[in-house]
Amino acid sequence: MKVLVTGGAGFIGSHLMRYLLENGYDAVALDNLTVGSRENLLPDMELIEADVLSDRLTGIVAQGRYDAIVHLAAQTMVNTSMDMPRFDAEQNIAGTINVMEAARDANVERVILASTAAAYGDVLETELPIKETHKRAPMSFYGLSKSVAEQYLDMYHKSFGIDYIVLRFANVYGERQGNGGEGGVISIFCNALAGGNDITIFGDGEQTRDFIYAGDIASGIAASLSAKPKAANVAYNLSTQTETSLRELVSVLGNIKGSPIIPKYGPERPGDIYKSMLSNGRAKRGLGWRPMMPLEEGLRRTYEYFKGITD
Ligand code: UD2
Repeated sequence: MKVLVTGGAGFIGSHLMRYLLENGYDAVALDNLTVGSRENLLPDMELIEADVLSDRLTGIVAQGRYDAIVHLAAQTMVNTSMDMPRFDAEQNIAGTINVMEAARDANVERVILASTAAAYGDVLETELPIKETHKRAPMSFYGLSKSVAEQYLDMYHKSFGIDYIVLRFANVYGERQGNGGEGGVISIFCNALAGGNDITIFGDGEQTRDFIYAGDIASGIAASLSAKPKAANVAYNLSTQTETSLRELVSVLGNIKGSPIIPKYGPERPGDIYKSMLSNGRAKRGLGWRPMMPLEEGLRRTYEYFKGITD
């Protein structure tokens, strides 16, 4: 199967490219290299340097004769979306439409879209783990643009017959995640600890997240590529369905580092949700997928990666 991975040189894309090539797929990355980088990929991986908003996209997709597109290229930062809603919409909505137009023109059979837990917005703790049938009530332009992009895929399916699978990711972590604005708490903590710096917990540390290793996201995407048509045209959460508090996270990182970590504490981040966990039953049943990476092992790999780049 020949697959085009938009955002293929980004954090999740780099895990997906490795997984697809190791599992016999013919995978090509497409990336504008603003957030992603060539170094995220292995030397023999094919990379097309182009933007998903480019007029060249249709020609690139037609020429490549792809069976499927995995659309990861996006503006992924909640804060950026609040500062620049129009930029966010251009990247995430217009970018998705451009990908769908290219898919339509070239008769690509299936498109997989990376979506997010942010599409659900804030939910009551009693509603955890969040199921895919839960209403979508985004609290940020990022959650909104991804939610709208999901609806575009559905409309393209109904109008032109292109199969799709939407994957709503929980909190993804792993090697090659940015530790700046787009980074998650795990990459920020691992980078700081690897460099001998302090970490700060915002709030009481009892907040929870559903942390999933990027390699497990990659296997979930591959399962979506090969899923039967009857499993398509629907959204799946990709998550561990396990809640981990920040205090627990820091304790596991202490085991990995080999010495206890004493975090600093700062004020709760405005707009933060407190508890988060996504149900993964539908993905297990529909895609025959399950997350395999134990948190401690995933954290060890991530810590070692940051140790490698800070040494
Ligand atoms: C994640 C996604 C976001 C969106 C959202 C949906 C990432 C990076 N972000 O945001 O794109 O999908 O979920 O709900 O995956 N924290 C600290 N110290 C730090 C950094 C963070 O205590 O130095 C806390 C932070 O206040 C929060 C928790 O760690 O309580 C997780 O923060 P995050 O930015 O990793 O992820 P989240 O869930 O806010």
